[in-house]
Amino acid sequence: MAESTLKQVLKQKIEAFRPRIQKLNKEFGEVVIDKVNIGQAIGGARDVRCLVTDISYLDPQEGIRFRGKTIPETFEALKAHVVPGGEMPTVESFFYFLLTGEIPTKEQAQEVFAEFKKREALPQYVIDVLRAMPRDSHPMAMFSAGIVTMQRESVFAKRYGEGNLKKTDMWDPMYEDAMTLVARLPVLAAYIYRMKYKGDTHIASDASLDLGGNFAKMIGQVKPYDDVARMYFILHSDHESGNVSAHTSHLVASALSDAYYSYSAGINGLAGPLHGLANQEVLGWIQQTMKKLNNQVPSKEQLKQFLWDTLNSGQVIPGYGHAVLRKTDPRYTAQNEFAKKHLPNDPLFQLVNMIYEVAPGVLTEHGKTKNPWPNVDAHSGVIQWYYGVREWDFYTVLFGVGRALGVLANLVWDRGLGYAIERPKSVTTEMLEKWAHEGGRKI
Ligand code: AMX
Repeated sequence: MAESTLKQVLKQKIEAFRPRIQKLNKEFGEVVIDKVNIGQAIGGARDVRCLVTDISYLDPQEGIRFRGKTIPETFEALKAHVVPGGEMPTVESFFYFLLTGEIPTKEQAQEVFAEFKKREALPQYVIDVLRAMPRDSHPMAMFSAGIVTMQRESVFAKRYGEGNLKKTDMWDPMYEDAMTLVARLPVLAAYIYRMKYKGDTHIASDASLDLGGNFAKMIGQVKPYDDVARMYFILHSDHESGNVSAHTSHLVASALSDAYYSYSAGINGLAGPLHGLANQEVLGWIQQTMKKLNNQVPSKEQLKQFLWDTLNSGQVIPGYGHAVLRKTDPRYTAQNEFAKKHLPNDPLFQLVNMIYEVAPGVLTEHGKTKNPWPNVDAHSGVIQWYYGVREWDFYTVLFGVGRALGVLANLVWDRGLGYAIERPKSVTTEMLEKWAHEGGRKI
């Protein structure tokens, strides 16, 4: 395959960046940047600084920045890539930006579009595997299976197997796999959607449409859903490296497993209710609430009672709280602004806004969570529902198509910068008790 401009730009950037990592590692490897306490060892390594990425950074107060830009700044910077008649930039231009940190020219974005088109066809053997699965399998199980089934095509695995792949060249076949996966995931997701929920009728990919527009078409949606798809994929793309889906993928790839093994593993993590599945749970919770009131929007008092009922039954309020964020998630805000414009009178949207008014107070009074504010998942299902994508259990697949952009961009850079195999150290409970008694581990 002829080298694309994106690949050449990446090569240059990776090679220019690599000495920075080498210098830090060699000359400053002993410099201490964090310490770990017993609560962090038991409590999921919260806030332990031991991952490195330059693709996004999550500030607890401000929320996510992609390549140094907030969400509004990112959309503004990519404004030249908004699809005519729409509001959102193409996923192609955004992916170029995530990978390189540069805003692509029209030609560069067009090249990414062309590369995706060349790679997007879903092999028949993947379709055969999906069709062999029981039709009531969760779509995330199908999505993960579809990804890992394609592993036989991994360029990385093939080149590694040839036995002469230099460490500094490993990013190149990882890039090849990443491009193929990003191109195919919307097609895979759409196939699962139509097979499971739309009577097994399928809509062919359209060679003229960008990734978001094509996905909308393949699932049977019309405008402005194409913009919803673009917005979703971009907003869900990256949330630095410590979240379960990104970290799982990074961990698996650190063993030099290829992108197919790594991202399929990440998808399995995304399928958990404390992570990506929360968007499906949110809608279930909202619908349940409305059902109890014969589909009437509840009063604030009634809503307060429902929130307490949920908490008192030992469940979490889905879509609220976050391991890092301590304010309203700007990904929630971006969706809220879109909804204000496009579905202001939708009763579910109004309920989402009412929950926003009531839930933080209830959660604060409940006194457990460190963050009573909504995360991305508190909003995403409602917009999908409004546009007729009403199969809740599919929502996490949409998250997975988007998350691939960030995860795979990171895997390319992980290989480019030669990050090591991950291997944190375990201790025993007895050791913790001893150190607790002694006031800390003697180093
Ligand atoms: N409702 C009720 N209780 C909550 C809560 C919520 N929304 N969020 C946190 N808590 C509870 C925790 O369960 C924990 O209780 P425990 O001490 O009995 O175990 C306590 O508050 C402290 O938790 P925390 O430090 O504030 O959060 P965390 O870092 O441990 O967990 C998260 C973060 C997201 C798993 C948690 O807030 C949660 O379960 N939220 C609801 C599910 C959700 O929306 N997940 C999606 C997150 C975004 C994403 O990944 N897609």
